[in-house]
Amino acid sequence: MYPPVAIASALLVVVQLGLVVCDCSNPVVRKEWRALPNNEKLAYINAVKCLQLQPSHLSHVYDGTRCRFDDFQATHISNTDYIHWVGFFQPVIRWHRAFLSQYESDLRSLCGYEGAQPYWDWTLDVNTEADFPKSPVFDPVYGFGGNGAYINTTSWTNVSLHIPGKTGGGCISTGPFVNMSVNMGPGSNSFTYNPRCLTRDFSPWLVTRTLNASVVAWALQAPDFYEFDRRVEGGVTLDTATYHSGGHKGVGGDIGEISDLYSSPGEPVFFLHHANIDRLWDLWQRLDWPSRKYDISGPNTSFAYPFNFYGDKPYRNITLDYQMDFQGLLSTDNQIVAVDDVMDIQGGRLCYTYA
Ligand SMILES: *[C@@H]1O[C@H](CO)[C@@H](O)[C@H](O)[C@H]1NC(C)=O
Ligand SMILES: *[C@@H]1O[C@H](CO)[C@@H](O)[C@H](O)[C@H]1NC(C)=O
Ligand SMILES: *[C@@H]1O[C@H](CO)[C@@H](O)[C@H](O)[C@H]1NC(C)=O
Ligand SMILES: *[C@@H]1O[C@H](CO)[C@@H](O)[C@H](O)[C@H]1NC(C)=O
Ligand SMILES: *[C@@H]1O[C@H](CO)[C@@H](O)[C@H](O)[C@H]1NC(C)=O
Ligand SMILES: *[C@@H]1O[C@H](CO)[C@@H](O)[C@H](O)[C@H]1NC(C)=O
Ligand SMILES: [Cu+2]
Repeated sequence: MYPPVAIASALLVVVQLGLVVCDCSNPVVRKEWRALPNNEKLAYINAVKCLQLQPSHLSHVYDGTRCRFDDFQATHISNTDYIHWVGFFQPVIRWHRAFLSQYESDLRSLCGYEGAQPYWDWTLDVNTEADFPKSPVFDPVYGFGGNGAYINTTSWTNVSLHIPGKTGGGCISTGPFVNMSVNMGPGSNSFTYNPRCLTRDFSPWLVTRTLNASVVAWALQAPDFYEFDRRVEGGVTLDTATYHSGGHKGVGGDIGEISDLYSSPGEPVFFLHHANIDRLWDLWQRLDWPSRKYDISGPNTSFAYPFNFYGDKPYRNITLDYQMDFQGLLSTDNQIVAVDDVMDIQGGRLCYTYA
């Protein structure tokens, strides 16, 4: 028998490492933003601001990081070409699942946050175009602030995809992140320190078409993971965009930070959007847990079939033993996470649930 104190402190150590022993009897409960009481909203916001004041662990790898928050942006930039439109997107949702879990763990262990990572169920904010900017997520006090000022980009040639119905583009001017500094990006291989304001560029037009309840219901009807993943990631054009890109391009429009495929985690709302994507994957799995717990597939290379929008590429389908390398972001010695380790949010290294 081990003395209870030793067991308790051993447990504490593993929990701080973001790991959980096989047993997950007390999962943290991730809630929808508007379901949090105001004091819990403020606790989360303050923890994110605190993460923006903690030292970077990866400044020896990326020149542009100035704080722990930036480590997530840098790691995302570094991995973007490998984690989108590939079989482990869901691990993007799968990769993003482990990414988010580390973020949640840092808020708790580095910043004394006692809650869980909240999510944003955008279906509640898109009944009409006018509803969207009024989302509690964009509240100036108990949220992340609102849109940026309008910038007309119609004649700009450096915009990768012009978003219809865009209404912003400038720096946000309200809320707790009005003075935050986005330190890297935009675009690929952009690890140089490039401090700038946080920009948003809402497209209420796009969100009513990509983030509504029927889009979600259609994704959840997918018979297997392969099809589910296709429905969540969607295509690269506006008429094939679904809820993953709808959240990015609906908040970020043409030129807002979260629209940047690479540097989007510079936007704090990124983590609420991806938590909802993760929640929906878990929800889809639990509609038929025995057959979906281990259902995984999709190309090992981005933009290979069925995401071969730019032509065919050699690929193979990923499997449970496929390994994702987090390159120093994780607070564990081992930076390699197998897909198998993140299939169950209450097993392996994960221990949380969604309310
Ligand atoms: C944006 O600029 C274009 C010309 O470049 C103009 O045709 C259009 O009306 C402007 N849009 C708005 C909303 O001001
Ligand atoms: C894109 O082009 C516009 C207008 O030419 C310019 O104002 C803007 O700074 C450019 N943006 C980037 C990221 O290069
Ligand atoms: C942002 O900075 C300005 C100028 O320093 C300051 O007056 C304001 O209180 C700051 N706002 C927030 C939310 O930190
Ligand atoms: C939801 O989005 C789908 C796909 O864009 C669209 O066909 C449908 O009309 C939308 N539903 C509502 C109620 O807006
Ligand atoms: C994906 O699989 C293809 C075909 O087996 C292989 O050529 C390629 O190197 C793999 N890519 C990665 C990133 O593992
Ligand atoms: C990958 O899996 C899909 C769905 O099961 C299948 O259609 C496709 O042929 C597979 N690709 C390869 C290279 O095995
Ligand atoms: Cu994303």
